[in-house]
Amino acid sequence: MSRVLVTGAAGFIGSHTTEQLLAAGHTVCGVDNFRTGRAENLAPAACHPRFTFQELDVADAPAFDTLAARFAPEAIVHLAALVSVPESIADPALNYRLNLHATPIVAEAARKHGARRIVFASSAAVYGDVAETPTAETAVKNPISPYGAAKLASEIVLLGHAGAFGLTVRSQRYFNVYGPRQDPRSPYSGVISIFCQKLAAGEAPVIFGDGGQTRDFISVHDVARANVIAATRRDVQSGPANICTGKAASLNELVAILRRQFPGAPAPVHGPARDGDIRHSLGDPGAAANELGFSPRVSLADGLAELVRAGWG
Ligand code: UD2
Repeated sequence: MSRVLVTGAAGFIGSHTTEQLLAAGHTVCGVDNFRTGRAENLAPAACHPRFTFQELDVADAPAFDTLAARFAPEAIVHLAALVSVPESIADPALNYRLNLHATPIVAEAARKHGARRIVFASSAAVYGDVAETPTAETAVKNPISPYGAAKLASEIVLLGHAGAFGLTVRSQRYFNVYGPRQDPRSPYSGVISIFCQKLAAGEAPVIFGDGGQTRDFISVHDVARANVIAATRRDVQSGPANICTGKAASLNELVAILRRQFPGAPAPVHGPARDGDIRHSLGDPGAAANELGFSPRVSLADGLAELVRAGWG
């Protein structure tokens, strides 16, 4: 069993990852600054005997170093981040502070205090608007946002520590993650949480553009399981992996599936296409299967049904 430090533990992906680590028998120290994370997300973990929590900002290097020295993790799962492409365009400086400046702080804490591996929340955004789909990890990286650039730069920072100091670094390139606890309240929220909130309120969801754009939607339960494997499987080597399903769904298909969960809900309306929107995003899940032994288990229909039952927020 491992000692795992999880940054962004009160967030959407962080809280699910924390719960799955605890359920698998590991000891977890969670960290969050509550910029977007919420204490209630940690309610199921809070009273677990193998869970501790500290409120801090990972970009505060002395505080993070002190915590890492005290907890002495074997692995750090670094999920604390600004999580939105449009928000990174609205505030590039904040994006670089949270999504890039914090990365060498985590890498240094791992090196100095004996952690053997780092799992990093990277993103499909490192690829930008790619020509080939499904996109493999070897595809050209052409980020088209400060968010994608910071994620790619962070991967490279971590590779330097892997090469020089023998750390194992797994960069998890998440595609479109959805599930319980994804906050629907911000304009930067994921489309599924926004659509659930609208449909539940009896309002029409707004599809930006013709709805023919496609995404590779993956359940947060699968994403958390991929994080647990990457953090704790001892035979895993350094490298990037798409965390995706390899299945594309259009926005029109997504709304059709969701409307079945909300009988009587209004039909969607179409608005202008969103600036900078990628048309098609679809990952090749092969590397995650080969290198991590990870394959997603939750279908989009099942994941959406579970999300609606859970109350999506
Ligand atoms: C997702 C990730 C982002 C990054 C990126 C990588 C989320 C929230 N964002 O961005 O972090 O990893 O993938 O490529 O998961 N849409 C509507 N109506 C709405 C809201 C959105 O039609 O009310 C459309 C939007 O124009 C886009 C699609 O839904 O075509 C998905 O949008 P998103 O913001 O959920 O995620 P995306 O793919 O921009």
